[in-house]
Amino acid sequence: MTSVLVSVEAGVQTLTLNRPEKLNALNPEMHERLRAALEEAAGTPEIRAVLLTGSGRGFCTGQDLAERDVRPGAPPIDLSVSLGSYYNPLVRRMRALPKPIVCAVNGVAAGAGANLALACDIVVAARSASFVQAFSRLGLVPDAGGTYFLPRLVGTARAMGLALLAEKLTAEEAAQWGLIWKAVDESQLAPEARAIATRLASGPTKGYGHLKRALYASAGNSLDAQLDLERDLQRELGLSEDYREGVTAFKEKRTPRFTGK
Ligand code: LHQ
Repeated sequence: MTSVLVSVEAGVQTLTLNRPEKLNALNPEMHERLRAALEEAAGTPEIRAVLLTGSGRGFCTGQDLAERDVRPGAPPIDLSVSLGSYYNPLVRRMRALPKPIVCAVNGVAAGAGANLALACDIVVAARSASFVQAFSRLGLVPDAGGTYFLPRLVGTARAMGLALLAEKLTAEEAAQWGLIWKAVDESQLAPEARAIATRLASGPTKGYGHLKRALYASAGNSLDAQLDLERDLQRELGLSEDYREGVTAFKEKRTPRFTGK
């Protein structure tokens, strides 16, 4: 069985983490497949949105701990190697992808699996799903962007509680806290997430790419720098075919037909 299923339909590239018996814990092969798929998404104009989900009852439980030999006498493990080789490039690739990534969290999202979800642009979770910053149970700090995403999304007090206590946060609570976009009934997860991804895939893709850049730059920018960035991005978008189409459609009182150009 392939550890990450990849398919493309109606402009949406769907990535399904597929090691359900391990709750989709990540191994190097899965990282390689995710990396290749996201490169394909970046370089293929017909792919205009990405949908990430998991198979079985879990979304992703982070690093596959079965791969870590911690028996007495085993050589020390340098965790910076897997972060540097796999997790950090993956999170960077996702955030810099100039196309929206929708995440359908179908079950528990733990450790780097939780933060993989938070690296996506829109997160929808089944009400039965949960988020666990499991790292402190292992004596680790949240990684895969956790220490960056958490305080920005929910504030330092809640981020600290989540990280120190490593308790499960339900999807419902996650939505109330602003950690994710919304929680939906389990039966609605796949159709709802797909509908969002399909809608985004027929939108102004270039505009969405610039929108990601602007919003993610915001946390590290002054107002002055952000105003300059908005001006520069808007200059480019004003020259796009989609802007012309959007304004024309408004004037003609019809639905715009965006091409992503
Ligand atoms: C797993 C895993 C798993 C292996 C479930 N590995 N088998 C990145 C790289 C570099 C530096 C270090 O850090 C990292 C980031 C990280 O992600 S560190 C954090 C790693 N993840 C965790 O600590 C979470 C571990 N999993 C759990 O705590 C539980 O599985 C949760 C609470 C998520 C779910 O509990 P249950 O619903 O009770 O399921 P379960 O524990 O029975 O899991 C089902 C199976 O999946 C079981 O296998 P088995 O053969 O016994 O049926 C688990 O061993 C396996 N599994 N997560 N990460």
